[in-house]
Amino acid sequence: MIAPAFSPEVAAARAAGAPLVALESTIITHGMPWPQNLEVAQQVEEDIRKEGATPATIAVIDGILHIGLTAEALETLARAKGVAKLSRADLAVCMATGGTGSTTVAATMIAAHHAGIAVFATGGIGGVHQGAEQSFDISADLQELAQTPVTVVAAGAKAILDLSKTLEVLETLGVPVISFGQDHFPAFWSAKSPLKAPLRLDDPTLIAQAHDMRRALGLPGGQLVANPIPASDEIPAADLAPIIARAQADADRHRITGKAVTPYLLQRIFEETAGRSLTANIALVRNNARLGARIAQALCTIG
Ligand code: PSU
Ligand code: MN
Repeated sequence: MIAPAFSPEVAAARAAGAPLVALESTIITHGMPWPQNLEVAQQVEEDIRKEGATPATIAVIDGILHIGLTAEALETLARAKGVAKLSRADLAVCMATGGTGSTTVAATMIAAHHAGIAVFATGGIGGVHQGAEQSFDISADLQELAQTPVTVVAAGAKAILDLSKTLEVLETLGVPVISFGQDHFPAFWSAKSPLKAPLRLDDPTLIAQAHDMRRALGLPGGQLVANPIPASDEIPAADLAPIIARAQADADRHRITGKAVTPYLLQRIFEETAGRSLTANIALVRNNARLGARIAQALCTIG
């Protein structure tokens, strides 16, 4: 297998057997606008350090798979325009051709597992899109959760997706969906969706033990930890519903397809909420990073 390039900070943590938390980079290049994308990327890394773990932001730069980015590399990526969005299907081609790309949840899981990192924190995962019965648009993130043993901490999935179909597909694929500290599945900007999550755990140590138990049983695949946005930062679902509906209608009208769909919808929602969605998005990513660090630490203690 190709040896990835570890940042000095990540290399030191690996040598010391210290807890690591992987971070994706599509949220930086396609999920948030400049300059907040860089501020958030830096802040999230700092949140993980404060909890006693080491952040490892993942991206492909000039064909090299980077596990951990230096401050300069992070800024270059955040400023870059037209960066490729890499999922499972694109990762190897990008590396073979010397390209540069940011990693989605699926590609970040592959890279994290390759580098021996068991925990990954992000904002929201991709899922089953509204109208998927026509478009067949189901994110590769769901298949990845079924086959790559990484615990992913996210605030559920955005209401741009069909949440109940997303939960159904995860159940079919045998992916544990564990709500943290509440019964309901979170809805990204809102702490609760109307749907109950299939599983609930209230303690990061139990989440780490469940991860370890899957490994002991030889089960492939990871876990989805659905961590609700803190109540003080949430946006009521009713405020967002008409905005999401308009964004979806625009995407359909402009015939946006494939991997362009999610970035298009996110961009439209940021514009239409005049930054309100971004403030909530930042709060929930930071909240997920902190929980990810606590799970990574617990896993280190067990293993
Ligand atoms: N959801 C968000 N913000 C994001 C993404 C999803 O709230 O930035 C990104 C993640 O990288 C995720 C990807 O893995 O979009 C899913 O894209 P697609 O639907 O094309 O699989
Ligand atoms: Mn898609």
